[in-house]
Amino acid sequence: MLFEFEDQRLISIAEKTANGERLSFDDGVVLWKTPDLLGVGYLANIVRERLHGDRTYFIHNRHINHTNVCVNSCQFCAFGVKADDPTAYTKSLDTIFEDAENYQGGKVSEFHIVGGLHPDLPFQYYLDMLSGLKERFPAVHIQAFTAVELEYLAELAGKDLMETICLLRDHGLGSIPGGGAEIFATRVRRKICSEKTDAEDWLSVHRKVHQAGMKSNATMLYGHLEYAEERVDHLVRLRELQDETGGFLTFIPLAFHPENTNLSFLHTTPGQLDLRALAVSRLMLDNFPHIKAFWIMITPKIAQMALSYGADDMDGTVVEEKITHAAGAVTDQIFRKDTIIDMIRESGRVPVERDTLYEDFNFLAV
Ligand code: V47
Repeated sequence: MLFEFEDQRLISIAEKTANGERLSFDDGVVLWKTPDLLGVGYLANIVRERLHGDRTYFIHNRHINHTNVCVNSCQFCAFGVKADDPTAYTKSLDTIFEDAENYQGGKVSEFHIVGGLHPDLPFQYYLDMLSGLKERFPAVHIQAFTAVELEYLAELAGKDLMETICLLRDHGLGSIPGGGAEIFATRVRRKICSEKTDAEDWLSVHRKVHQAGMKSNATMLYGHLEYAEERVDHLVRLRELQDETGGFLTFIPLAFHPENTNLSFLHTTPGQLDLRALAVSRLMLDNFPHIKAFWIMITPKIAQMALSYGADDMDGTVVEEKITHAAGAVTDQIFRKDTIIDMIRESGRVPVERDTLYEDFNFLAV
């Protein structure tokens, strides 16, 4: 029996999806606003299964948040503090190397490193962090420093951005995570992160990263002050850059967590919005290979559902996650590999362990 859409506007979107045609800005707005969430999920699942079948990727990784000291004061952030705050911390390089070792003896395939914009750490700290990790764990891929951090590091180093990116790459940086994008719309950025890298600069850092031969991810923070049209604008701008460079691997919608932030009057995102965010992203970002359900932010149960709403990736073991936990996340910070494998199998999908660049796979039978 054919799927029956509750919202007839989804029929023309379904035809485009079936023919592999690109969806328009207006289609995107319909997808965010229609009450027919099941219809949106159904379409996203068709694309997900066309690209990946039942395969669901995860990675054996370890996140490290080296400092929470930050010169910016973003309204949505509960993690960043000033240097004189009693909760301020900055890990020494030795502590970072110990942290890297203390989960599975460092036998992971990726270190994922992001932190605040520290006012006093020298550029050499970042270079030594990369080369020190590479020396100790040569097989581990380092995915580190958001576009916002990269722009700040270039300023700190007094070098041009491309030179900074190449220097970091030559010290062991393998790829760039997707953070710092928030929402591109200037109206919202002025309210929630006025001091931060603007949208054009965020995109231009990623363009340069791709030109330097590295891959990167992209994110969108949703569930705060943004309108549906602004979410579509964000996705379309990412899609345009991907057309140009092909350097993005994965898109991760990030569910806003309001606790302990200056936006604490807002509610946490409903599960329906989390599922819709993944489904709309899958449909609009036709040139992104992967859509990730970050279980830390949306909970393991929603992440399992998400595997039928467009997502094909679950991130990984994680181990340390301070950014959303500072903002009230109730999830664990670590899932052993077996737990992730079980979660994927319980959802009726096939777990596939991957490396950062999706070049090396271990298919785990159901
Ligand atoms: O840049 C900050 C966001 C990001 C909050 O690339 C918040 O694979 C929700 O980017 N509520 C860091 N989100 C995390 C991130 C990420 C996570 C997992 C995988 C990847 C990847 C990237 O978290 C920040 C910011 O956009 N953030 N505060 C908050 N209260």
